[in-house]
Amino acid sequence: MKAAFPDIARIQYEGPRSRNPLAFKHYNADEIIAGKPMRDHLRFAVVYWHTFRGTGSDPFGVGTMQRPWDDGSNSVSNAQKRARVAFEFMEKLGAPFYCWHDRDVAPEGKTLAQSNQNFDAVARVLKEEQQRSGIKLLWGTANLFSNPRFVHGAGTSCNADVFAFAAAQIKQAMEVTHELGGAGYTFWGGREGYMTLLNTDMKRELEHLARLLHLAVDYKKQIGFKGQFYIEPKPKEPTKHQYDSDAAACLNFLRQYDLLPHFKLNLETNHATLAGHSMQHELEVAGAAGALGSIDANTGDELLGWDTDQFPTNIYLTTYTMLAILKYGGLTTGGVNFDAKVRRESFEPVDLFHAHIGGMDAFARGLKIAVAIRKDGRLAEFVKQRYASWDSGIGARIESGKTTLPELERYILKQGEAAPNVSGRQEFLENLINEFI
Ligand code: XUL
Ligand code: CO
Repeated sequence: MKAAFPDIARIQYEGPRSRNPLAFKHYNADEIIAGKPMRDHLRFAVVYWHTFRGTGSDPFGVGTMQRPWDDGSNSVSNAQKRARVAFEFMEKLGAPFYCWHDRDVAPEGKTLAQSNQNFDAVARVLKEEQQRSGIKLLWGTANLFSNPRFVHGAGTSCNADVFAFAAAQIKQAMEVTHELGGAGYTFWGGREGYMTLLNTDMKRELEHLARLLHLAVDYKKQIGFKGQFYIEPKPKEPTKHQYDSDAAACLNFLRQYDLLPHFKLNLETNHATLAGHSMQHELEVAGAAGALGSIDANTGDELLGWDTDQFPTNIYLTTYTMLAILKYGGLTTGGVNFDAKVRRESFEPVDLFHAHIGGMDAFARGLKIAVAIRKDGRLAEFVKQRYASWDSGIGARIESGKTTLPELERYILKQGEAAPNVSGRQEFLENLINEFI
């Protein structure tokens, strides 16, 4: 097959002084940072949907993307050709992982049987290309939101047949993920939410969603798939309220329905923003619950209230993200997945390279800065000291669960007043972070 990016060679690390837009300035895959290569810390993944299926269309205009390798048809052979182009791109970029939805990689047929056949035919090419290139599948997922049948949701649809269809789609997407050696499988709640409560039985919908996930857990065991299951929180869009609205809501849902042992969270930056949180907040909520799995790395626009899915370039964002990831032990099954799209105005194929190189460099800098902050130790020491009153005396008794309300009353009556508070030193800490940026 003719190269899709004939003028672009494998992207090399050239260091911070390089002025080559097609080189890494900070991401040096083999460089050892805090005991392991950057490649293994960051586990970068390219998303199939935005990068190879994104057209650039928006509610006001049609697609703009120039993708000369794509004949625009919905044929299996076009999908197979596109898969080979995807691997050429990922190889030249040096991305070790990728992610897909079933319907990104293969065209949907008129019946489920036809769709399954199409998916299998493209999956054969994906497997061949994975073996040839060594690029691995970070996670697969099923698209349960684009087809009009999912207008009322999938697992939460009022139509039981639609639930069954969704289950069938998940079954095959899991099988293909397993066949391709996927490290994980993600559930993002597409249209699992509501547009109006007037027509919605929320309790029943939530129970159905839990039922669907339990069926997936059972099937995972049945086929021997060992990858990690993830839930991806998002508060709104496409529905007015998505049930998986944020990390805390997901954890509560998973706990309530006995699903927590089987899932971790896949956190997406722009979804955190839409939920009125920072990514740092979402990472802490998940990390504290032992459920920090993977991230969809992108960014929103502070002035726009929708999911703009932009490539991350903000070094504070990547620093805080990597600080949290390192704090909770680093990425194991998960990765830094660029669930991001080039702008509609950035329509040339080379823009795909600029976008990913920028995101990878921004995360490489975030990683290096976070490692330096951790090595310096002042930030962690400050937090440790801030809670020192819990390490002995009455604090230790409270933490160990040995105390009672009467004992605490006696303690304070004896003291007369609580020990004086000390400053939170926010500005000092912000300045400390800036020393490293
Ligand atoms: C939607 C979104 C999805 C999931 C996978 O906002 O992030 O692309 O990552 O379904
Ligand atoms: Co996402």
